[in-house]
Amino acid sequence: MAIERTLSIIKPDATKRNLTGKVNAKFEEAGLRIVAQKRIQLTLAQAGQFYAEHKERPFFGELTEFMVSEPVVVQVLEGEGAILKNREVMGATNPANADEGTIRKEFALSVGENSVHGSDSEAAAAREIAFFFSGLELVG
Ligand code: DAT
Ligand code: MG
Repeated sequence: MAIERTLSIIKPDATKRNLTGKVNAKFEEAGLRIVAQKRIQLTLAQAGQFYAEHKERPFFGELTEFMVSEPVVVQVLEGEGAILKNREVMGATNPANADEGTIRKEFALSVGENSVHGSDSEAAAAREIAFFFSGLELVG
């Protein structure tokens, strides 16, 4: 499998509870390298643009309001099959369905406040990395 890069976000419920280090430990233990990382405060417009694919969903307002409720940590993870590997480390969207040992099983509070975002395809990873980072900020 090829070396890939994927976009990860440590969400407000996790930054608020001081879980950034514990979440990052999960990535590093899985062999994912953090090749870029920054803590930012999203605006509502940025959150809406980032999650544009969900804008017709009933939870869109709740999702975007949540994403601006506290700072987030945006990061690029790199490794063999990083896109799928990160989705495995994250666990299912709803923590009630997440496997033991996953980030969402251990840390998520609910389906909405579920601690992490991860790109779900190569196309999404490319778009989402470019949304937050310039090439100069990716240090492999
Ligand atoms: P994922 O984050 O696992 O890729 P998704 O892309 O389907 O999941 O949804 C994006 C986010 O939207 C998800 O992390 C949390 C929120 N969300 C999804 N389904 C929801 C629901 N039924 N109620 C509230 N929030 C939801
Ligand atoms: Mg998604």
